[in-house]
Amino acid sequence: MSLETKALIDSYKTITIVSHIEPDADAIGTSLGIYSLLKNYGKQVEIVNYSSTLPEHLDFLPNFSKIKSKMSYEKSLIIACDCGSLDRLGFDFSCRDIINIDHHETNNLYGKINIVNPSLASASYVAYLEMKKYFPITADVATCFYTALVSDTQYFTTNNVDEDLFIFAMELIKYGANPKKVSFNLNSRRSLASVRILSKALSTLQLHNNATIASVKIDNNMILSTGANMSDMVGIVDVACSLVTVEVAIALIVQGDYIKVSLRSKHKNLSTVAQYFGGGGHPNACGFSYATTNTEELLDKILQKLNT
Ligand SMILES: [Mn+2]
Repeated sequence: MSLETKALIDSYKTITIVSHIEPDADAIGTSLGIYSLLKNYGKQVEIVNYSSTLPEHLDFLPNFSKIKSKMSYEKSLIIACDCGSLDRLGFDFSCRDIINIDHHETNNLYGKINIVNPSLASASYVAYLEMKKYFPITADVATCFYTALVSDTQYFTTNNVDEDLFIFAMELIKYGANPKKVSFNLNSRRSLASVRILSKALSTLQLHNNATIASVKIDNNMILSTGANMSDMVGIVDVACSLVTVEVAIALIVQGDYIKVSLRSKHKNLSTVAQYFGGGGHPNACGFSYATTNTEELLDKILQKLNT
């Protein structure tokens, strides 16, 4: 973490900013913040995400409409945001210089420069500490970074919230982030499909291990009948995990030939469980995709792994 980052940025004519597939608000906010910052600096920048559907309620973020699902630059520097592994970026970045800006404990340091700090609550916090050394923070940048922060900390309620984090939030507000506007957009613009799929998912709720583990299952019919997309289903596992007796919650979502599994816990570190099944993430929030369509069988495997 030195002038190295700035020198690499200066040495490239074009820059491609990218975040993980099925992006959340931290992925989108961090990448849009860096996009603004480098645009202001006068660089030629593009912003891409491999997923064709993005969380629409984030359209209030400056430059949201600039996010494309295809890359135009062929020899650009890659800046990857909030992404623990190369395959989660979706694009083929072999032979490209990558600056890897992230906070996942499971990050496998795939960049030429790796700015990875798992003790920080959001990727935007990592980006801010690095970028503010070289570039001015504008209101647009602050709005994007602040949105990323409140989303990844679930409004300052996660384990990694500390005194310094509030200083970071305060600085962003001073730079022009508007907390009221951000929370309105994050909380009061839910899609109907997300409520409908939540209701269907909760009707499948099962409790295991003395009601300390909760599971919900979402099949293809539920998705088709509600019109829900991936970002409509993001918070469902958190609802299951909020039950008083529950320590671990599991959501299984059938996606074609795969089942996408989200894991949440109140205290237990689940990273090793996610990694065992080929995934990754944070200790209390992680997941994986598994090649099967049999939810029962996969749930049994996960429960077994949790009990070892
Ligand atoms: Mn994040």
